[in-house]
Amino acid sequence: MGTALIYDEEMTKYKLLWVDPACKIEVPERLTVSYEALVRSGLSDRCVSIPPREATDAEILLAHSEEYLEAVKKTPYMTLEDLKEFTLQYGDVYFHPNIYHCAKLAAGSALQLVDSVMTGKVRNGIALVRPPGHHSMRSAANGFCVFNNVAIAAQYAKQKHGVKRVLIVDWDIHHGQGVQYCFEDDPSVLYYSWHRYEHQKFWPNLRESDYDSVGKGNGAGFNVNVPWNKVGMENSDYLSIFCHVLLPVAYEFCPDLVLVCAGFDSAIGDPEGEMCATPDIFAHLTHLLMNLAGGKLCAVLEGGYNLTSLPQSVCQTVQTLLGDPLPQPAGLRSPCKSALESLQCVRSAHRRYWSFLKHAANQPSTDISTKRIKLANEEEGKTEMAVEERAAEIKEWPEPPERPSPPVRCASLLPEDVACPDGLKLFSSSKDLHPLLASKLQNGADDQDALITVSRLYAMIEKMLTNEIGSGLVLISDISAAMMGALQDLPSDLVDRVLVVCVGKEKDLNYLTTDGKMLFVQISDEDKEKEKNKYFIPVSLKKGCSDTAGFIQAVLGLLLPLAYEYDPTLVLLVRTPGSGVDDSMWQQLIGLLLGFAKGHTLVLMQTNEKVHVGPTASALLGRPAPPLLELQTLDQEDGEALERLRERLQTDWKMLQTTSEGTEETLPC
Ligand code: Q6P
Ligand code: ZN
Repeated sequence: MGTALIYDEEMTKYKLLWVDPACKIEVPERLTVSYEALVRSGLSDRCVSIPPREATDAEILLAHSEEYLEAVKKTPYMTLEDLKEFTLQYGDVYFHPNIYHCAKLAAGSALQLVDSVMTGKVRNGIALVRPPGHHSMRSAANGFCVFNNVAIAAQYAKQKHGVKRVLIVDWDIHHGQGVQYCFEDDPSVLYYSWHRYEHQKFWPNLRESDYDSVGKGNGAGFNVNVPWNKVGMENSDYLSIFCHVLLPVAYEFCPDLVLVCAGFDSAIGDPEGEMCATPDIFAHLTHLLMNLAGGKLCAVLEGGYNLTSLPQSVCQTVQTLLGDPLPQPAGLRSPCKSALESLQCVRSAHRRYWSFLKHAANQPSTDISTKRIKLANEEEGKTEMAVEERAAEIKEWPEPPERPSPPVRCASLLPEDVACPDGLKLFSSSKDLHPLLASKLQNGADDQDALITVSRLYAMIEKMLTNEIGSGLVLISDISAAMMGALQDLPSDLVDRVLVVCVGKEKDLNYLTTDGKMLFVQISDEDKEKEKNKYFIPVSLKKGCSDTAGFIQAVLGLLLPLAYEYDPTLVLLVRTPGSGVDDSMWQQLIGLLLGFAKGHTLVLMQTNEKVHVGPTASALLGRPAPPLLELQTLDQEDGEALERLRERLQTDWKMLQTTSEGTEETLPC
């Protein structure tokens, strides 16, 4: 099950033929530099290459009117003067004698991608296309777009493949109003977009791009707009929106297919976006979507105008689709005040539609949508100008880090009567006691067996930290003893920061430290309110881990943001016996945790949980988790308790903030 790559040089064969400052950034090189970067890095060779095809009239009509299609059909025969005039009726777009052909290929590429993913030929894929699509409307070209590639693909997936629910994630920095209009009243397609907005001062300057456009009629709740009212947004702002808005809604929506309007003008250096998120952020955005819809994800290129950051971002996305370890999301700052304002507004606008957002706070007391009216405010105008200049100034940023795959993707330490699952490699270490444990032996440790287990765990961890091993699976007879042994003085020269995620009850945790070397998050039905400190976070659910709604809420809204901020060098995932977590939830959790510590997640399970070895191994190998069925609505009390916990922890953990009150303005990158 591979990754599809759709590209054809033909789509570079049209360009702007006259002077138009608004359109001069949309150049054929956007595509060539992206593709060449994939070739040079060896990524294209690892993909399944699939040719585009032309979309048929009937397919184009899935999202456009006959009059519009007929009009575009005439453009190949127009003179330059005719083309100029034809162009004038639309906004920020240009026509060329060959653009109709390319537009049919661009839409057809999206359809080829949907076919390849839906028939199981590949797991996921990306289509590098021009012209882009998300601005084009039923009867109008707009914003460099001729046909709405992704909207057509969504309709096609429903019609041809019987897909019931499509999630469209538009991470381009412009609002894909064309996609919004197409699906506004359609509850089977959830459209999510974040976009530079600046209180309607930024193109396309539409009132309906604001957070309060939530969809219409039956489609109410299925249109999610996140307006960015300032430029200079950073990685933490993007991740915060994913954790606190998009993912809760997406998991509750439970799509059968994910389409991404993959515009990379939301990356640093882009002249349109003027944002400060680095290209490696797209590795995380992609990864966070890869466990939805059983991994069925199709990315279709939209914008991206900086010819350095665009190819870097494309490579980060493709490398993630291929399953390589994620780059460490290092040095996240607190989300900025303006981002939190937007976050708070969107959550509040959507809480009536999604049980996962039900406990969201009210929108800020000064409604940000009314700010639009008082934009003349001089003071504000000034600060905004300064921020803009800083963001526009950025010409350089470090290259995204290498992401080498370890020789052993997943190693296992299993009792003799458990067969090693396919794809895992049995871990063998020397019989000698790990040097770090030798002193213990001299001190006459009582339990030799436990000591040996811990010794082998240390050996495995060492191999993870040198990247000889990716993830690990360990089955042991006494999980409490092993955990205590391994953690109670996990030598700090071995690991800087361990994130311990404990699923289920664990009796004795008095070996936990408060020095920050370890962050311990436990999800169970035990109430340990009193024992908490910054680094010990007990999450209590009435029905423990058997309640999928509560569990997923805790994972998305608490664990993920905490993990991003903590930035562990190792993740230890412990499954205590009788935790009650079901296999698909467990696999989702593993899949999400693999996004941290460069994929170094070590799973500990008790020997008598053999039946879960298969699903665990599959998730550790990076295979997509099956979608969560039977998502109950979130229990009222659990929801409130989680919200209280989040609120209490947000003073220590800035990624847990979901409101802007009490936050200070910060200067952008
Ligand atoms: C930008 C038009 C805005 C001028 C304001 C799929 C990709 C895109 C297109 C952006 C059009 N000019 N400075 O379209 O969203 O990046
Ligand atoms: Zn764009």
